[in-house]
Amino acid sequence: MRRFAFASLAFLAVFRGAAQDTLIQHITGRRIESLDGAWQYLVDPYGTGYYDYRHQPMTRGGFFEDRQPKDSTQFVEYDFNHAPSLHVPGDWNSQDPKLLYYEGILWYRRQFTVSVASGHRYFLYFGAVNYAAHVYLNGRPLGDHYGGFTPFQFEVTGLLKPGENSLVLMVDNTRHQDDVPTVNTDWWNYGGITRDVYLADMPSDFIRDYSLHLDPRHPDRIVGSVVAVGPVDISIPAAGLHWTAQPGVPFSIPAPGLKKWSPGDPFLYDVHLRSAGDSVSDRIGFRTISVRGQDILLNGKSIFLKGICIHDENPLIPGRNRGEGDLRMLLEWAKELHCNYVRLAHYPHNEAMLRLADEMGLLVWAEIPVYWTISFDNPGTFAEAAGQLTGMISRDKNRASVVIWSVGNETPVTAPRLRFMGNLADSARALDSTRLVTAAMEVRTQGMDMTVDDPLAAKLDLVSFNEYRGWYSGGLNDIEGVHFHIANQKPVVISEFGGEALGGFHGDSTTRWTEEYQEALYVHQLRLLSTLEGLRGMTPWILVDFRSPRRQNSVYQNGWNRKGLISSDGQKKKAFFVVRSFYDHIHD
Ligand code: GCB
Repeated sequence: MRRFAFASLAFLAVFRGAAQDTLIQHITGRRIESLDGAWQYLVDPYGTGYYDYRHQPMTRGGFFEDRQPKDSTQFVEYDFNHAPSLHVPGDWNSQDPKLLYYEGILWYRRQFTVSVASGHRYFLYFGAVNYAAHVYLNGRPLGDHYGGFTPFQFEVTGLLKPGENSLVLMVDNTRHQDDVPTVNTDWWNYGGITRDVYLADMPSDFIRDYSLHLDPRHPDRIVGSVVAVGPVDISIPAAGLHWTAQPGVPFSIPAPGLKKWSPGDPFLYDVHLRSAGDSVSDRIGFRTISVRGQDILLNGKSIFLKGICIHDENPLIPGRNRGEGDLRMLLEWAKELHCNYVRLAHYPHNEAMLRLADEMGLLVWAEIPVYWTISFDNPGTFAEAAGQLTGMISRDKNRASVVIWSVGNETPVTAPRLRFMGNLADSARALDSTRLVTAAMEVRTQGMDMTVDDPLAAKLDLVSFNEYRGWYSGGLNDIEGVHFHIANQKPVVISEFGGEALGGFHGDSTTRWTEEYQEALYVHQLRLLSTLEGLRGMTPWILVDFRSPRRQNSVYQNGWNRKGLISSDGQKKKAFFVVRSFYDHIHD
């Protein structure tokens, strides 16, 4: 009941928020002060700092007040000043051994000073907090946010104090059936303020949002729009382009001869936007993506997507990626695998990841955590999923690297699910008509027949599915000889296949968990998949081993999913080289 109420509130917050409080585009291109670093924390498994003894939320007396006793006669039963600290950005599980499996409420407190300029507007911007965030500034509630992977912001103009300010977050990563994702996932439920926190100092009238891309039907034109108070001058000096956009009025301007962005030549233009009181610059690539029959066209030319799946996790921490170095390491590994494409599974990754992909020339499949068996018949759950989709598209719409929006992964076919997923696919298209929309679907297996006939495919641009032949179903000798039955004539992009190997464990290729078994599985799988009509890409599962509490084989797994082509200590397994050589032999 409580969750349903939460979810309904989230629905209001999402849609009211979207209309009135559009996310600031390109936050790192603005005047920002980073609030990253050491934050004091209190672990609060009973919610003592939030609920009174009747378990009702408190309006006064909670930890959010961040009180200090004025003298030794005063009674205050919590103390941020002498509490230990956690690094932000970062999950809590990997920073304190006591918190490894902790799921529940944890309070964060950061003090900061700021010199407030009159006429300016101030926003607190959070890159991501998993899962629920209740935010307080100087004891006063700013609002709540639900969903662990998308950014959110609060305007705090007039709420900042001249001296020290206290920013307190109650973060709760308890899993709930009605959330997105739900209680059951094959990844670690890392809690905390996992991405950067900024205080943005904005002029009174500022350029809040902008969108620029090539017109898919007329690729010699740039189309887009701005969200601002007055007209915005836009210039792209290297292309000799300059025009004025009116807020809320879509523009379409001729841009012949633009150099196109592609993995082979990831060219980014400096784009400057200037209004009466504000300016912001970005680096934007221009390209088109489309399908024709069973082909995928990048800038009108056929392309094969040589990819790999990636989680937002650094195995060497191990924990959520904490900065650009971690993100770059993962994308460099993908480049070493000779990829031109990555699937950022299973939820929106850091904005910096998409910017790096732009820079390094990697196409991206971006996804929301609609995963397995979420509550497809709950309107509140749909609202959360739709809110996360909106947040992701709104944040990353100017990234040339992103070519595919995925609305979910392996969701079993039922009528409510078909409605839910179909509506999400429609929403993705309504929000962005310039990219492909898909989802990772399931296959039905019977003997040597594997069938992909999910009716959702009718709404998608690609046929994408996960299959684990040779690992979960059958052994190595049951891979080749499989007959696929694919209902839709669309480009086929395999979203997952693979098997596990413990890095450094060797034996013969019939022995499970050896690098040799995984290597042989890839040899057979790649032979099988090569026979598929309309195959235009793939993302094996997965670049690197990752932590998952579901994986409890105490010899080989110990809480890790070992399907990585790279082991948890950063060593390439034998299968890595099978995939690389396969990619080397593909010509578009
Ligand atoms: C899947 C899921 C992925 C899992 C993977 C596995 O189908 O999409 O999240 O981690 O299988 O290893 O079983």
